[in-house]
Amino acid sequence: MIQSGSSIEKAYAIAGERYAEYGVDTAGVLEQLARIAISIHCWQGDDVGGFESDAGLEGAGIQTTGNYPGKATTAEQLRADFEKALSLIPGTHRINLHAIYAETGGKKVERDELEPRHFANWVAWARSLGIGIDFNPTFFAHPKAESGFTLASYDSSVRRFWVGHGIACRRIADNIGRELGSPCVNNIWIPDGYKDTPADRTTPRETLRKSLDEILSEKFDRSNIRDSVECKLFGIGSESYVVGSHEFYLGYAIRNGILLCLDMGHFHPTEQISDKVSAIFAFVDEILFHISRGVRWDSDHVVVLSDAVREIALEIVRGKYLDRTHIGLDYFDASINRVAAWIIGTRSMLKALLFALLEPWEMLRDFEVGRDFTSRLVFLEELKSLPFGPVWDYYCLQQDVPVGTDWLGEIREYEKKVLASR
Ligand code: RNT
Ligand code: ZN
Repeated sequence: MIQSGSSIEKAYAIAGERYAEYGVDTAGVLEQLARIAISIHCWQGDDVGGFESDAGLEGAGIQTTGNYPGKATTAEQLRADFEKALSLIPGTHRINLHAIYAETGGKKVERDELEPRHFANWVAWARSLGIGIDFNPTFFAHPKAESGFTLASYDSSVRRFWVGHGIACRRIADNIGRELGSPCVNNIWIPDGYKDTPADRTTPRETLRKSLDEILSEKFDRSNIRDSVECKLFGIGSESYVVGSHEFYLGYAIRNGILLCLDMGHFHPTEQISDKVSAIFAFVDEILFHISRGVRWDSDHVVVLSDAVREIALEIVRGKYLDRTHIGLDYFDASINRVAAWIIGTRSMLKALLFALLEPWEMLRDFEVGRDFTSRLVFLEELKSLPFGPVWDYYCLQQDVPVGTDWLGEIREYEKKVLASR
């Protein structure tokens, strides 16, 4: 339903008065929100396919289901789809690439031989859009990952290959950050683990530590690259043991002064990561989030405005951690329009951040310090039904993107004109 600009403004003015009663300045909040860049994952656009081969690259627990038509199969298509999504999302964001999105001009280049030049098109494109790039080595979907082990492999030639890939990727990320003048977060996730009960949990972890030390031994400037490690509790085929567990990487990140990545789908299904945020920030400088949505055994459904996402946003804002936080998205759904999936998830993340920025936190905290837990709960509940929607709508209007569901019409058009002919 197309709302007129003036009715959006009216609703916003009334909403602004309600928030002002709580001492919240909505205009200031929208300025803050506009400064937050979400790192949007390229891999939603092609089901984590990449450009190494036509076969697609599943395996190692990275599995997309669905066969919605119109998937991007070339870098040009992926970039066009991504631009379409960006045009329908308020604010300025970033793109998060994986090494398998290298452009090698049709030549086979092994992963340990990738170079910055294989990402030159991405860099030129990002520069033209004024956006930053984040990066990930790809330690899966490769013959040398078939055993289920990479950096923690007992096979020294396999392990060396993946260490080589890690080293190559850091050089690429460093180059990207320098070229674009914005630090590139380089995030390491590996699938290594066992389906069934291991006999030796120790050796693979010692091996992983050694491999990470080798990868990270080259020194780079933090203004170009930030290294990060991502844990997982279990995956498909690694139900019983994952080498890179939370405790492992938490320890590694603290000892080595690097970033920790928390993926919402990588913990026990009933475990929330919001409570971990302040605990980790006490010892780690910066956190990378992979905002996702676990559903039963799948860790990567499209992000929605869930309590879990909102609680993370609240913790980031309440703790004044925004400057130390990198908000990445990580999900892949091939059963709906892939461009729409980007828009749904990113808009939902931004709504969660808006909700958090609109919270009159000092008031709640005063109740708490004064041991008035009754009022704290009363107001926590009340704040949920303040007119948040009109503020979000106004933000979209202000940022010159469609309000409400109006963006869907543009996606339908794009589907007809562009996606359908692929
Ligand atoms: C996998 C991790 C990882 C990947 C991406 C593609 O379980 O979440 O972040 O999803 O690197
Ligand atoms: Zn992830």
